[in-house]
Amino acid sequence: MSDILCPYCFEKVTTKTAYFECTGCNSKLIMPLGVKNGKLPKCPKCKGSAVKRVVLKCGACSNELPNDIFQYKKYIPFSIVGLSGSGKTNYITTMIQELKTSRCGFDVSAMNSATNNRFLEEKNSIYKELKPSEGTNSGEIIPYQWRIRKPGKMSRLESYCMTIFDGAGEDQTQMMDSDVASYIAASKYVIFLVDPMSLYKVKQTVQDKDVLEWSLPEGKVEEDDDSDASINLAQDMASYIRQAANLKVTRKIEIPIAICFTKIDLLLDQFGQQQITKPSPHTRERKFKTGDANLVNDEIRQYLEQVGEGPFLDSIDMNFKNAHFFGVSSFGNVPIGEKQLNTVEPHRVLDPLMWIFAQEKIIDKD
Ligand SMILES: Nc1nc2c(ncn2[C@@H]2O[C@H](COP(=O)(O)OP(=O)(O)O)[C@@H](O)[C@H]2O)c(=O)[nH]1
Ligand SMILES: [Mg+2]
Ligand SMILES: [Zn+2]
Ligand SMILES: [Zn+2]
Repeated sequence: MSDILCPYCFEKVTTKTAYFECTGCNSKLIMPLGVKNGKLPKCPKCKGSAVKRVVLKCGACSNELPNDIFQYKKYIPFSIVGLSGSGKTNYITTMIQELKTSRCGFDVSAMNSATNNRFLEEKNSIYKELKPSEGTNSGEIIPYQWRIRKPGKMSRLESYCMTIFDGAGEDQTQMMDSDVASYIAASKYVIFLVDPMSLYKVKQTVQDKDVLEWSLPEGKVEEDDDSDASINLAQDMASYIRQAANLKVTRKIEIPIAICFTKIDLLLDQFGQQQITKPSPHTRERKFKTGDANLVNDEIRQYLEQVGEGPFLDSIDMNFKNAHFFGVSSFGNVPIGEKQLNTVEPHRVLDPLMWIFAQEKIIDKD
């Protein structure tokens, strides 16, 4: 079992530090944690009708933890980061929804009601009202906690849990103060969401200026002809990770990084019949198709070279040893108005997650 980090204070959570508390009399229950059978203990003080719920709490910050947190086969240590406006909130929502409905056979559920409520609200906005999620205020970081189960050997369920912070990475300058840094430092993988429209040469290829405007956060359409912006972006990404994980500037970053271009719907017409335009095969075939992922990676690289973003690529390659490119669209179609979506058919949103799951041997690969 990998280390579990408290999503509130980012300290390690162990069976020695966490404790049960009675919500009736607020007393700390002195007893071993029910790690094996997962049964919640009863409060010895509160009897009969006075019996109240017992909750598991973090020993460092006293926030409530999911009471089954120790029962997982694996804690999936990854983080999703991206600048404000890169598409995080919409991506996280559609990624979870697709995971729930995918044919991978996963059973996906929220580990607490805050996660569930938040998710339902965002999902409703996107899938029912066809409005992009307004998402979080910049700076607000919400820990989502999800449990994933899949059938294992001998009718056992294999369970995994993951925490995703919506808002992580929005403000690089606040990185030093941010507790999320310790989370990123403990991550074995990082999904870096990049709005391709923040690459100037890419943005120029989009003909329909309305669609472009509807895909950017309010007030971000101005034409800033800054050809250095892309290189800065790559360097900022690298220094963000370096700072979080406390890595030397003189070495390439070895943590596997999924550089995930969001809003790929805006660019798909430029890719003709290429692999990136096709529906993802990983979930359909219930295994990670390495060939498909490599092809998509190559196509994105080729595309960036072609439009004149070679320096961005060079900068990525100079800083990252294990960078893999992905192209996703949370909506699958370009918006048809200000805060107005077409039918929602998320495109390849699970690819980065499947890439991680394959490396963690949660799914097979070929
Ligand atoms: N065209 C298009 N626009 C998107 C997509 N995902 C997000 N957006 C738009 O990008 C803007 C920022 O998205 P949001 O998820 O709030 O970004 P966050 O600040 O990183 O959480 C919003 O205007 C969204 O409508 C996408 O897949 N396609
Ligand atoms: Mg957001
Ligand atoms: Zn009690
Ligand atoms: Zn804590």
